[in-house]
Amino acid sequence: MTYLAKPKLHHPSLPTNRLGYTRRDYEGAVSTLCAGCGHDSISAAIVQACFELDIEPHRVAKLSGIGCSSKTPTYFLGNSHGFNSVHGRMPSVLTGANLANCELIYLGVSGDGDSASIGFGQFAHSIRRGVNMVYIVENNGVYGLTKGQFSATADRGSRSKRGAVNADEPIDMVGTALLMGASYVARGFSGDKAQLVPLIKAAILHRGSAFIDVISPCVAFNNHPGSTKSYDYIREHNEAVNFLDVMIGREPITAQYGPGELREVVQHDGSVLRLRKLHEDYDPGNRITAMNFLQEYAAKGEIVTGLLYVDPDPKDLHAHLETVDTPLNALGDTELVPGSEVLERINATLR
Ligand SMILES: Cc1ncc(C[n+]2csc(CCOP(=O)(O)OP(=O)(O)O)c2C)c(N)n1
Ligand code: SF4
Ligand SMILES: [Mg+2]
Repeated sequence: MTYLAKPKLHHPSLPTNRLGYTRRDYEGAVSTLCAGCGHDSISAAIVQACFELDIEPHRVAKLSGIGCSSKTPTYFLGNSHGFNSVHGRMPSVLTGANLANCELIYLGVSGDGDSASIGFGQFAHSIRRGVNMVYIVENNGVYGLTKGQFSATADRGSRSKRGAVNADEPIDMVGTALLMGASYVARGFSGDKAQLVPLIKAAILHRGSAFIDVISPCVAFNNHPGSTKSYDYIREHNEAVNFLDVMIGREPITAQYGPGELREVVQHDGSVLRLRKLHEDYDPGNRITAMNFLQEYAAKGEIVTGLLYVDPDPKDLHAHLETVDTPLNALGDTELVPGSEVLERINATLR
């Protein structure tokens, strides 16, 4: 047995959502990760987001690669579809599943090793194709599962637990996602659930490639002085540009805001992203200025978090390919095998 099932019993007065489910109905097996691992907090944030959005668990497909981070789908959404793929190959498996059935919510969970090294090409291409998904990288700057080697997101000059200094330039996953054309880009911190839950909720509602880089300290191999992915370092250098509230439909604004402090973004499905601005000069609607801002702050050693970029009306892979509305896996022989006459007509247009 590779996992421990959680007991089904729960307190009778646990709050329920509109579907009558409790938060427990969105949990998975008991985690076998190290106590204090940031990845467990991300799983808890995913559970909270799905509970609050009243999502039917069978509408979610969770996919991952290999790593401690990629093990986590076992620990949340135990009633959803799941596929633990090969190291770095989650994006292509997710793309295939999404093409076959466009009606599910696709949640790709990966690590910085899984996505910034062996799976870097897969990550980049799934983003540039606009696959409708939530792609979460649980970023700890190391290969946790294989005992703490530097990953490609480790900062130059940062120290490993054994004192080795990383000599290589880091890959910025957020910068890459922006460059590749992601239509929703955010960065969160596993130690800030209040910020992370709405970022995940808005990403789930977004109909396009949504990418979230979550800094997630590895307490076993990368939480010491000299690490730039430790809890202490992130708390000291976290530069949040906004705070997000997600509204399903338009609800009245009750809190008091000063001029210019609030920005609303209405997404394709009518959901409203209400952003409390913490940085007057930060505009999440402009990809180019977002990229410059991120670079400027990275050069100062600051880690910018929040909703960094959103295109409220994106086109996803199915829109690009002009597929039919019916999921392809629901089509019958009549639609899939139109016959030799139709084939002849198609071939004639290619001659
Ligand atoms: C093809 C292949 N190469 C190498 C490995 C060994 N391996 C397993 S997990 C891993 C890195 C995981 O790092 P990351 O994705 O950052 O996950 P973390 O454990 O840090 O959450 C590596 C190199 C493998 N399983 N398969
Ligand atoms: S080794 Fe690191 S990443 Fe893996 S479970 Fe332990 S703390 Fe988490
Ligand atoms: Mg890692």
